[in-house]
Amino acid sequence: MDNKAASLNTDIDSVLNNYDFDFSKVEVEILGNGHINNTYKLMTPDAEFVLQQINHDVFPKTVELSSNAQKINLHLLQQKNNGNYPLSVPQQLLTKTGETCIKIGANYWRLMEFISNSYTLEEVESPEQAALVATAFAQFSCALSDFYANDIAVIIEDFHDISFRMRQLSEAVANDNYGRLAACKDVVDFCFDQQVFIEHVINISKNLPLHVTHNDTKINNLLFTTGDKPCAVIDLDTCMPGLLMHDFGDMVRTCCSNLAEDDTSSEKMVLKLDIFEALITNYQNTFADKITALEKESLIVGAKLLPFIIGTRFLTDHLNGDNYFHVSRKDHNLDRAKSQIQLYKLVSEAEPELVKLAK
Ligand code: ADP
Ligand code: GN1
Ligand code: MG
Repeated sequence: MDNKAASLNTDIDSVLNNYDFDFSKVEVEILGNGHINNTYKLMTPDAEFVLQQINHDVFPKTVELSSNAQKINLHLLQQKNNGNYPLSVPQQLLTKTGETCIKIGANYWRLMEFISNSYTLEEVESPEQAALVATAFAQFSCALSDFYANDIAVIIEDFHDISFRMRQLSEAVANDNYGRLAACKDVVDFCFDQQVFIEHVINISKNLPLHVTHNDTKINNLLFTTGDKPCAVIDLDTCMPGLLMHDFGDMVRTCCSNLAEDDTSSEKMVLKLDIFEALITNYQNTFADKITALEKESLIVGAKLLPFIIGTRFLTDHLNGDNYFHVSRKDHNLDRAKSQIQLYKLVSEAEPELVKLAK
């Protein structure tokens, strides 16, 4: 065992000592491939758990984050008990002193119920599957529609605010601390050339109602279970007051391309229109009269915005030396940025067709 693994095991032991459960026989394995937190599966003879080390740099409001998740889970559970929410609600476990998370050294950790026999997808395979995805995320938002938004803390200020993200990109370009600008100047220029679209986003956003949204509805934040049915929405870290178009847009971003988020062969990217149709039809139908006409119109804006905004965030992180998103190869964030910008171009070109499919 190397030093890093040994110190991880010591930390995990210290974390588990704070919970009222027999962890004397526990096996640990790495879980999932999120870009921010470190997630582990814990297996004991009696039960399985998810243990998560929350990225404190990305989430400085760590205690508020787990407290938000607790409030949201309780609300969803109530909705479920009243027959208004069909999915499972994996709970966070409380420590012996009743806390939702625990600090060990400089790091924050939390423990959650593991949903057995569950799996996540990295790619949507059929319109039928896309219909299930859109319905599940819409059920999640509908169940939270009567949740008082001011009851939860804003975890990352201006998370999907395009003006803020463009300012961050401008700063990264001005600093060019890692001398990476010259090699990606064309991508940067393309982003700054999208001013007309950016203005449109700013204007429509002013007139849209706030909901408690998930804000990270990428496909691998939905658990599926036996029978290939969605069983739980997970990764509630960014649940905050937001706009429905953001959640819809992130579904489109992660379901409608034939390529992975970091694929380097952007010229081979195609937009899966049948998947888009299934997403928008089922998303709107599940909301029924809980979505306004302007919100419906905004969904296609969201479908363009999310690839664009996530693309600019990857580009900013590339220029800043990769200190936000986990990377596993050279220029990983630049590859992600190029692929997301390509997706933004494809969605924009297909807009007239998408509008017809949304009817
Ligand atoms: P990240 O913020 O790093 O994306 P997630 O909360 O999405 O972390 O968890 C990472 C992965 O762990 C998920 O994609 C999923 O595979 C698995 N996972 C998370 N929570 C659960 C759970 N309650 N039950 C089963 N698997 C889970
Ligand atoms: C991050 O943690 P993960 O992988 O679910 C990011 C999202 C991005 C996504 C891109 C807190 O999500 O905003 O859309 O990567 N989360 C945060 O894949 O920044
Ligand atoms: Mg995740």
